[in-house]
Amino acid sequence: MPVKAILALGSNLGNSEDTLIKAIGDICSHEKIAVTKISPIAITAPVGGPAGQPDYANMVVEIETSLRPFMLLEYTQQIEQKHHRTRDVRWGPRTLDIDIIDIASLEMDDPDLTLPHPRAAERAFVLEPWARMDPAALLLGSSVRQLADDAADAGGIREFHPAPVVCA
Ligand code: A4P
Ligand code: MG
Repeated sequence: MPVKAILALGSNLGNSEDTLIKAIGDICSHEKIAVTKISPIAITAPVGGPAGQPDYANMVVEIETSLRPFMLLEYTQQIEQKHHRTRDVRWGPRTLDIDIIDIASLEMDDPDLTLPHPRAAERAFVLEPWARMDPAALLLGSSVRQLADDAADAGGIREFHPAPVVCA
């Protein structure tokens, strides 16, 4: 049985918006993944990491998938690799980051896959695009709309660009 999951994408190196759009195309090209909702693209001030890094483009997608959680992680990491992701500095600039935010409200604590994503509930750069995509969304029973309003980095959302038309 397919389950619903939320993925968050971020990029602040190269042509970030183009990278995000291509990554969504990669996500829906998997035969066991259907992309069911796509958020607008948020331009956001960097949270944490080295000073002076560029603004991010951030967005979220809702998917339905029959992949098991670790197979989904393996696939999202393959997509990161394809887009030349390197891991040097924690929270440093990156061409593409794909975080798994939630899979069917599953709770798990493995360091390789913690669900829901441990920092999602406090990050406007994830919550605000998610709330715009799905105003009724819940994260562990809390309103994503409310969590977005309460997030410390809510003031760092600079602007929104319309949701791209991809995977149609
Ligand atoms: N991992 C564990 N749980 C998960 C999960 N739910 N989804 C493991 C994805 N991966 C998960 O990730 C490190 C390890 O986390 C992986 O081995 C994976 O198995 P990573 O992608 O290599 O490293 P990272 O993304 O640099 O670290 P982290 O801790 O995931 O960073 P965050 O929390 O994602 O923060 N500011 C703005 N404005 N926009 C951003 O997008 N992103 C970050 C990164 C910081 N500041 C930002 C943004
Ligand atoms: Mg990550």
